[in-house]
Amino acid sequence: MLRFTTAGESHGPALVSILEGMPAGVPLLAADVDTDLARRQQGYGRGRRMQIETDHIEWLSGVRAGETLGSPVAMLIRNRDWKNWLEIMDPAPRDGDADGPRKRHVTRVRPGHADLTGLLKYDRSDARDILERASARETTARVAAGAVCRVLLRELGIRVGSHLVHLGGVDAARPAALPDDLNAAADASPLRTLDADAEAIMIARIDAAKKEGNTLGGICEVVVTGLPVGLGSHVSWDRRLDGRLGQAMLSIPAVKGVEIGLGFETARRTGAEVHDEIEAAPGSTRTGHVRRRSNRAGGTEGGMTTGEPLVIRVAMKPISTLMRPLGTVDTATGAHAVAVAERSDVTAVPAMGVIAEAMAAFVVADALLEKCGGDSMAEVRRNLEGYLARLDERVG
Ligand code: EPS
Repeated sequence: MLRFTTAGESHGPALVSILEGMPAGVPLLAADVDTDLARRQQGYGRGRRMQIETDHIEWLSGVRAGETLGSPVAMLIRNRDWKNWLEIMDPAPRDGDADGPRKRHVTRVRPGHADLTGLLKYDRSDARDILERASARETTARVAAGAVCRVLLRELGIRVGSHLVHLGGVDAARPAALPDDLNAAADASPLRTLDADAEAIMIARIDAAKKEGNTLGGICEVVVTGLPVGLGSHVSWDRRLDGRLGQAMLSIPAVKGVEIGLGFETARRTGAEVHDEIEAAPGSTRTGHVRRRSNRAGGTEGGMTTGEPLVIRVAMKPISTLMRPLGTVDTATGAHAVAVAERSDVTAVPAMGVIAEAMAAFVVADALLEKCGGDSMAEVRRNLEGYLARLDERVG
């Protein structure tokens, strides 16, 4: 139903995000998108690039007079840093090779980055041809597409939030009940964590890693509330919502693991300790007038939403650009070398949480449009209300 694509190199002129399949009549302001772009730029441990950029979108298509038109929503985000890279990124060929390789060419490939495998696969000699696109700068365009999906969901009472639960070996305590406005609480923290004590230790770890020229990974938890039961489907592998979420999350650069609900922990427990008992909950329409006594499943059963909060944990490895670089091979000579140390972040886990929200918003909006789709916002709303009315009817 929904699809999006992005284009753009990290130090090229701009990023483009095209989202196709939004119904007409979704109220949409640039500020709705820019708010999420600004959230993605935050986070203790980011590098100097984030001081150069102030991301905001320019509409290219799909929106008129503050509403979507049903046509592809295309957004442009300019890279302010581009002016410093004009010669390096120039699309025009140069006169001959007499000048040697372009400035800032990269052959001392970074372990853990796309540099080496990309060079070999695409048969290039300058890893910049790979790393410019493999850069996490691309996630700006994902967040733009996800922000539009978030507005559609918000109109239907569905909210997407996240918080950081682990950084560089330090766990944050998860409060028994999450704050009602999860993002307001998380965004107030420089690491987007709800545990102030853990936050202080994490910040000290980031400072120490920076001093050592090292980097840190971590885990964020995404929570989606207000979902109706029955998004996704058990009938085919590629319609299962948990599978689609897994794919979306694992596509985020540097993400190495995804758990839904208890995730890996379910394998260690017995069935009685894993499955959520069900009880009647008259009046709870979106869950089908039942509720789970616990939410270890994290909001899905059989590849479909249960209507309980969807809880997804996403693990990110440490960034592969180290200021004290690891050993590698110089692909120009085959000789042992130390990897290139491009300007980068010590950690970007807080930003990853915002990106994971965007991917979750996209997947959930897609599944919602499958179930209750329509060409206009009013039609989608009618279809959702019709489905909810049927859930009410079932209990008489
Ligand atoms: C990145 C390296 C850094 C990060 C960048 C991702 O950029 P630069 O090489 O320009 O210093 O700041 O992230 C962003 C630009 C962003 O918007 O998140 C990398 O190599 O992946």
